[in-house]
Amino acid sequence: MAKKDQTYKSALHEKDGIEPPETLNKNSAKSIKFKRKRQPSVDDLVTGITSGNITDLSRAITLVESTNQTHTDKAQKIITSCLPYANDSVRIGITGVPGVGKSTFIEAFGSYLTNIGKKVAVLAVDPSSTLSKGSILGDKTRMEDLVKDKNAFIRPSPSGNSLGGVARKTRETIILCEAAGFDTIIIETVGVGQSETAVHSMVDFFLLLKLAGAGDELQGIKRGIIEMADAIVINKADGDNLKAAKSAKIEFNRALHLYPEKASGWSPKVSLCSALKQEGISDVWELIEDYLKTTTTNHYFEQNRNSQNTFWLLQTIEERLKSNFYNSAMIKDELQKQVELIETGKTTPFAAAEYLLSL
Ligand SMILES: Nc1nc2c(ncn2[C@@H]2O[C@H](COP(=O)(O)OP(=O)(O)OP(=O)(O)O)[C@@H](O)[C@H]2O)c(=O)[nH]1
Ligand SMILES: [Mg+2]
Repeated sequence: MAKKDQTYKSALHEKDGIEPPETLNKNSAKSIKFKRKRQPSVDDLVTGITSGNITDLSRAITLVESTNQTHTDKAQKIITSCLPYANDSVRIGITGVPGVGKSTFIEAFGSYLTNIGKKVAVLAVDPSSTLSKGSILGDKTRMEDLVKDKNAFIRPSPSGNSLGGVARKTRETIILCEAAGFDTIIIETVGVGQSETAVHSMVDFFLLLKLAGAGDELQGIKRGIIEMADAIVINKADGDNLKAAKSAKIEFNRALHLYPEKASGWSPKVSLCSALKQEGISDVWELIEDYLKTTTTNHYFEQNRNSQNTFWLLQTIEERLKSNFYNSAMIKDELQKQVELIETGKTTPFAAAEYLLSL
């Protein structure tokens, strides 16, 4: 009796359920399966995307993000067909440490942009998001208005364990978004680690969000990030923070003068904003417009996109070569043997490498 009670208390206990009624056609499940809507073809999706259909855009991005070879082959065909419709956009990278206000800023900035008639896509590069399923997704509450805005499209970071893989997917997604008519692409990344370098190499304008510190504004920022930034925007310039933000602006401006001139011919600017109060948002856009004017006039904009393409070409080749090499069963086998030979002093690492590469 006691045992029986125990079984009933178990959270794992499942009731047997009820038998389906006799009248139910046993083949119905099968026929439902046959009636499932056929998958849209490459042409269907391209037509959908280029006419601005968001469902088709999302479907194509899912193909890009898939690890299934058939899906990625299909994705490549879609991207190729979309290319003639792509490129006509401004790509803006936004980085900053956790809590600086990236999501709040993107909500305010994105809404400002759609209000002045832009179509905004928000993507993310966040290789650490494999576990959290993408920071933007969890953030959608911080982007309440933008999520509902029909001129905005928000897509969380693709999952993946290599930054290269995640970045490639984001680059391909940019092309699809552009083909769908999005003229402003915002790419967010948390400013910790290598991801900001990857984002920098896929955008036209790189924005660093900062907080005013207590007199030590320049501490804790990696020199490399400052060098990449086209603008430093000091967020949370409101309330008690405003004074500190103003002095941080002076300090950053002074510091930026110490850096060598950029190939773009643009000198990075410092600006203040309150994403929460939606203040200083239009200044950021004006700054970007100025940048675009400068870099289209001196042709840097176009040159930069070309060199980014070359960079990604080489990067892709490198990744593919590496994965083809290490995934080959023969290499796995031979590599192990060579490691043993090195350990017993029968060969050197260099001779072993030569041998493995010649296979
Ligand atoms: N006072 C003030 N608070 C702000 C401002 N912008 C953002 N915050 C607050 O700062 C906190 C963090 O903002 P988020 O937008 O989530 O920051 P985030 O950079 O996206 O953070 P992660 O997603 O964790 O990287 C929230 O509580 C915001 O309400 C601002 O301009 N002023
Ligand atoms: Mg966020």
